[in-house]
Amino acid sequence: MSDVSVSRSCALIGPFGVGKTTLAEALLSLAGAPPRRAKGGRGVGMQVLGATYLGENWTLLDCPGSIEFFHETEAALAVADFAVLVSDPDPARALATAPHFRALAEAGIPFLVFINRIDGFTGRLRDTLAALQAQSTRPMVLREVPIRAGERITGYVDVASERAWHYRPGEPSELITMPSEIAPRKHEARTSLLETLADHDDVFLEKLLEDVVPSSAEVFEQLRRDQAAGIIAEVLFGAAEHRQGIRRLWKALRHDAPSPAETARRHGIEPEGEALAQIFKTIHAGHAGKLSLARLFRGEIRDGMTLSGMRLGGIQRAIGDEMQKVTEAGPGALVALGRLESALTGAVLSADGATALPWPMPPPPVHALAIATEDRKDDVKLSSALQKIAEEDPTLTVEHNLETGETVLHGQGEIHLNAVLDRLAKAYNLRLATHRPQVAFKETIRREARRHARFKRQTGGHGQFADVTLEIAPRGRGEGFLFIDKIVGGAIPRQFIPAVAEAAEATLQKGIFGYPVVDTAVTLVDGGFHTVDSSDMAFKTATRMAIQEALPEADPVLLEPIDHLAIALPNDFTSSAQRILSSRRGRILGYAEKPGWPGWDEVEALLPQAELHGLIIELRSQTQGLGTYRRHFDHLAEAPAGLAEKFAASSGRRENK
Ligand SMILES: Nc1nc2c(ncn2[C@@H]2O[C@H](COP(=O)(O)OP(=O)(O)O)[C@@H](O)[C@H]2O)c(=O)[nH]1
Ligand SMILES: [Mg+2]
Repeated sequence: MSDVSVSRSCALIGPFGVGKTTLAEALLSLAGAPPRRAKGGRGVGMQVLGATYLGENWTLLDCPGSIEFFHETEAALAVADFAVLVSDPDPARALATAPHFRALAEAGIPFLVFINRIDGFTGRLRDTLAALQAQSTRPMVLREVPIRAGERITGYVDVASERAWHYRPGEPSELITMPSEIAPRKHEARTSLLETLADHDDVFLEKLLEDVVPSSAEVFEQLRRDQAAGIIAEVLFGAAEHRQGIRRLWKALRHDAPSPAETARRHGIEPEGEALAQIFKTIHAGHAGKLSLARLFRGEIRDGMTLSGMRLGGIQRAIGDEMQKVTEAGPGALVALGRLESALTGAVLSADGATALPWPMPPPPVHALAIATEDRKDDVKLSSALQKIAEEDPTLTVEHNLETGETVLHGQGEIHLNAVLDRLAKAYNLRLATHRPQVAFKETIRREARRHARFKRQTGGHGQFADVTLEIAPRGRGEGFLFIDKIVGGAIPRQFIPAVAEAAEATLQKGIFGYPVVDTAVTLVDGGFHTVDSSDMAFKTATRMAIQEALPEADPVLLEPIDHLAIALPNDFTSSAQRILSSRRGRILGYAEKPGWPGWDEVEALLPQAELHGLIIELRSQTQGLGTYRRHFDHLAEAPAGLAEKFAASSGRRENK
């Protein structure tokens, strides 16, 4: 199969459960694509679907709705020509679209809004529109006015063409004469549409002011121009489940979505020239090996061609929900490229290999889980599997914590990390135990203590001897370890002093609670030696004895790491965030409006790391799933007495790594 014709792509985005996947199926089925085979069971990422509608090639990117996979939406918006934001008609649920509208604005991509599930909706679409408009700065215009029988929506008037349609189950809508009772509502919607168009075009405005009625062709043309340029967003409605409003949506895509050349220009790419593509997703597909999904911003690609120093072997395109081999592809195509071993998501493929394009940063991790193989023989397999999964999924980070000795997965939430574990189990056959990550506690001392220790052993021939007097003293937070040598007059020969310093530091790696002792000075005050029996080993042993005896007398205390958190959430929920933080020993530093996020606050707080686990779950449950945070380590603080006792009790079992 060969296909170098132009094609366009559209991302279907929106909150979980609004009907994106159903809508993708409805669009595909109207375009006569083969029915989907693997319903549901295709993993959690975006689905790439191919369709040909009225002779034009389209790729639809059905994005996951869960906030935990939101980066897939950002990736789709970075490469698609156009987006459809799918929303529920209930105005109370409009808040859930806030992250999606923000991502659309950040990507600068033209989009329209499809209000789905109108079959069960009896409210006013104007209220839905107002609630959605509150989430976005892009002016939205109602393109359709509902026709109702009683409370139910049975059809619509297209405000641009001024024609009325009646829904028919399982069949295309029927063109009907305009119901007379709809005239005032239609007039109102049309006026508002024309006014919005006039806001962005002086010629159009002049006509309106002079009471010249613009022709349908003029309205369509202006609408297309503003819509394709991303100046306005049309609002359509329908019911994907009942195939209502799908043809109208296809037509809007066909007429109003920008061309690949317009998309290239939007990205600052000259549309004429050699092939230029960007990888938007990486998949390790078992036997098929690595697949790089890429968008062709301009030019054509062919099997066997070299881009960025890599040979293209095996180009595939989505036909329905199947990937099929093609020998070439043209501008705007979304293709899967086989075995580009060194190419990462976000990379640009070009003839010179020197072009770069911006790529959205993955969101910071908000949930962590420690994992361990049940069979240690699987450790190597685990690390290679994790490397592949992390390459596919930039929102996952794998940490090998040197202090706790744990392998910790950091991701976007429970659903996300469960999906990773599921993948490890099913695709890599790994049996894993999981637990809450340990906190990297430290300890320190609060007063000075001095100890003398003598190590003496007489065994047959050569004996061992060392004598030290050491003082341990607290230092300021963050000042670290310091060794001070106060030996005078050769009480200990110089050559043994480094051994004392080394042993002092090593012994402090495990204090009385079992954690590293930090911010401590050790002073070697005095000592003694034996000309034959003294050795580095003997001095190390004596040093260890002295420090271990001095520590309990130096008023030791457990230190816990405290993080700085910046929590972003709709300001209706600011007080619940404050409650959550207080219940977790958090200290609120302040809150303010989040710049550039209308209606959102940012709460800054200090929170002990020991209280972090599960925070995102609680936060989301209190904020309609929208709250999120960034964190970074801030400082170590003395842990409250209860915590010290709890961890002191278990310190005996803690191995020093
Ligand atoms: N009543 C009604 N239900 C719908 C409609 N579209 C989708 N659904 C149902 O809503 C649920 C979620 O749909 P889905 O397409 O998986 O949502 P997604 O999470 O946005 O992909 C499914 O049970 C669909 O059958 C619609 O137009 N009307
Ligand atoms: Mg879906």
